[in-house]
Amino acid sequence: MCGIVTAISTADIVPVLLEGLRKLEYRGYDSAGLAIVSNGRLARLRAAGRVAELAALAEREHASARIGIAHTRWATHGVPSERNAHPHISGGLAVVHNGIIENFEAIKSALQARGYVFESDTDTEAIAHLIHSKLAAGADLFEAVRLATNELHGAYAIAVLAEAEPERAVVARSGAPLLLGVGEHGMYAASDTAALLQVTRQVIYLEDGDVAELRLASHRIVRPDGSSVEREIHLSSLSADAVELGQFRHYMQKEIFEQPQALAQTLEIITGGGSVAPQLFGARALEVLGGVQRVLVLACGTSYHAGLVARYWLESVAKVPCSVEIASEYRYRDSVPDPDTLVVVISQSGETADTLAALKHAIAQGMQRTLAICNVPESAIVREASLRFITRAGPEIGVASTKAFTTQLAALALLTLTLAKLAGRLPEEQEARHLQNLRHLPVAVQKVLELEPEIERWAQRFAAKQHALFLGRGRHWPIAMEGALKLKEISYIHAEAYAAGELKHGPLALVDRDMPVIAVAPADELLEKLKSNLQEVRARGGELYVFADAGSEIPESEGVHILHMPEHYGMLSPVLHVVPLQLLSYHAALVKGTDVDKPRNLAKSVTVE
Ligand code: HGA
Repeated sequence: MCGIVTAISTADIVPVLLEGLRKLEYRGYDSAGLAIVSNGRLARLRAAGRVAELAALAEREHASARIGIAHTRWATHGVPSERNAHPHISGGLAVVHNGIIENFEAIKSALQARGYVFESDTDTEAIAHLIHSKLAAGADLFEAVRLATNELHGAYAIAVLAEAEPERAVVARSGAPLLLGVGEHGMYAASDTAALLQVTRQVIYLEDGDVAELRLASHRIVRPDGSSVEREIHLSSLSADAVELGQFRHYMQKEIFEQPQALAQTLEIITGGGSVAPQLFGARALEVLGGVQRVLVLACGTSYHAGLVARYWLESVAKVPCSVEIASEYRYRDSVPDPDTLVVVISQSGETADTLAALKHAIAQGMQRTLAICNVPESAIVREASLRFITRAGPEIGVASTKAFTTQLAALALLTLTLAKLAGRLPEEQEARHLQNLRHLPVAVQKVLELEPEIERWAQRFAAKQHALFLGRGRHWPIAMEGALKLKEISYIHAEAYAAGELKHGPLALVDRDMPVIAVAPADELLEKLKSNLQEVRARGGELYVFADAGSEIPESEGVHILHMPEHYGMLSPVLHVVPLQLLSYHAALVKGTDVDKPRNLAKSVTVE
């Protein structure tokens, strides 16, 4: 969600800032801006649109400098507009900010009383004036930022530049991601590594509360009390290719097609062995997982749907009671803490503010057994949890999550087997069979991807519709929910998902010939029940689009379109069945001409509450 790039170098940094922002575009944003100090003067450029517009503006203005800060904004306080776009300025000082300052109104009133005039509706501008007030009181830039951040409540990653001190930039973070890049020709900072691969692979992950100074050939980090701290330099293994589009039209399409490889990488850990080892989840796995009586999954959006699938697996295979809760609800309700519950948090980015807060809330309540399932190793959620499983999906750029979801399911399947084994409920031959199915998963997904041309034809018909209903039963109900979410997110077609048995209790009233009904219908124990539900739809004139599989035996007829998935896949069938729903949404969005990778109003890693 929005992004920051900062650079100080011996060469012109404007191209670096703009390229960095392009690499952060996937996080979602509505406006962009930058500030540089050039020939001793602070200059600011802002565009209430895409980074391309900012780049055109920079070219028209012949912007060039050795130091600068840049930003993509996803508005939280004040409408998206040039006036509210970052950087915000106070005197000769410019600030960019990701996050939300919860006490900005109090800070603003105090500063207004001292004569500061606010030009935007953002919370960020309060940071700019607050830092300025510290400078005016005699602090230098580094100290002023440290003192100001001590007064901020909420989440922030900031970068600050001052006309009077053109030899350094200062950055700080708490609750929003920010890392430093140590380059050959300068020092950099950004919201994620992808923005910096153009100049360096050497990165330093800042911790909450860190304030860092970037100079041409050095950096310094202090804690909120001013004490110095050293942070390790990591060599990023992220490849530049991983964030290139290559032959694909969109990142979402690329990521859908990367799923076999993403699953293979995630499951590489079990390719050699004939059994699951708890240590897959971290060094303390035996101590944390041993004696677990229940599982509580906390997540948001697509990750929440992964948790809902896992509930079926955990209760049927491991016989461990499981509840799944939306992270933003859990953190604000009174719940009954249970120290023997394993709290599983799921997040692609590992920075999802609601999920991180829910995890902290669970820990504060005495729930010490925690596991993070994330796609980003050094993320805040991974650092907070006692166990971690890193999905190896590679960077996910498209806002609508695809490969992160299927690899989360792979991780949750491994968790299910591990807990079943620890509880003595996984006979050896069953374990071997499950592992074999998991290893075969990449190939099975590959075969599903071959159905794309047929799904594309379905999507042509869909794109003209205003609404759609998704149906599933059992462990495929969450897959129907995920299918509806994908369609909403990128094609803006209103879609709802129901457990098919619920149809007659209300939503059947919506069914007519203008309401396509998509059914996830593998040949499982609930198929016959589902078939009856489909008859109910057909009898009301609803047009059915059915994703069946080998053995489903649903005949094609007038108003009933069937697509057969290549094979039936038992417990892991949800992993296969979500893939055609991803493709359906993608192609419906293409027909509608929406911005597939950056759907309106949405952002990638949701680092604000
Ligand atoms: N609160 C600031 C920054 C927004 C942000 O971080 N979005 O992700 C604003 O509204 O400008």
